[in-house]
Amino acid sequence: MARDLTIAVCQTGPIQKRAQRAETVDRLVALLERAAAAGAEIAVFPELALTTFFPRWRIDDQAEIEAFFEPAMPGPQTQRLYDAAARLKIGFALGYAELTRVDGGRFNTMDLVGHDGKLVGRYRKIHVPGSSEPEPGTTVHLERRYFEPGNLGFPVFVYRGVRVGMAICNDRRWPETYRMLCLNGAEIVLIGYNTPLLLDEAPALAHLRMFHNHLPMQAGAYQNTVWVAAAAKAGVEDGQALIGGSCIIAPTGEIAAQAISLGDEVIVHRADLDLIAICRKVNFDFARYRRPDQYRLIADQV
Ligand code: ING
Repeated sequence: MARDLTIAVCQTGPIQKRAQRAETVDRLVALLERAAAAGAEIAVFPELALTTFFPRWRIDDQAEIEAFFEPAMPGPQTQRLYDAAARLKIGFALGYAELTRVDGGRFNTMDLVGHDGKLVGRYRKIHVPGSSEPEPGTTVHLERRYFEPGNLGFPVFVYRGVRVGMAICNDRRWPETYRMLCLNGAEIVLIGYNTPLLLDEAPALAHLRMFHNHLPMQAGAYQNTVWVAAAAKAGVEDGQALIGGSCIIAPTGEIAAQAISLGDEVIVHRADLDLIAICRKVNFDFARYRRPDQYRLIADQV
């Protein structure tokens, strides 16, 4: 029996700092409705999909900072999105700024929500880039001012019988993200990102932003025989340009679908999960090639 899952990537255009949470949630509900109407069974939204990418600023006022965070998910403003999932029978992965009530921890988080509107699993961004203070000559990127590194590892969850992992933005650039998720059994990796177009710290590399967006995700998909679906928050937010390039990538490494705008856009692809086994016949069959004793021996000799 062929196994497949129809995936939607719900790219959003810019979310301005002045945007009310309610209007942003309206946009996300509309995107989820378009995804469901296109036959998708699961959707992925960008990183920090409820707010502007606020780590572009150095903010001191704690109340102003906490206004970007969600102390509970779903909360009064976001319950409508969870209700829409149940109404439309489509799950989603949503990136947002998490404030943990238990110990006041602050994480760059992505939740996987089932097609009943209930939480399936949570991932907290491990590769938190940037700094806590602006650094001269660099694109201001203060995620380390606002977020701790994730403390949940690389978990994999079962959604409609499919093993799903999640990753957030800079995580997608690191090969271990895909390898850990796939050693944990992932068949699909859902990613959200907010990536600045400009790279003040390395102008010589600025022309490579889209290449360095797709390259690691295509390599990760190919070298771990996994489906990758990645949603950008794109366009110009309060003067800062963010790249688009949302895409769905097959375990072959091919881009199966790609966004063509910098606005709210839905792309959909039926992911053939049997393609994973076909690719593993060619290469990357972990059980066949990964001999822990052999690796350990080499390490001992180094
Ligand atoms: N954004 C960037 C990304 O990895 C970054 C971080 C910024 C990397 C600038 C390099 C240069 O796409 C997030 N949100 O991780």
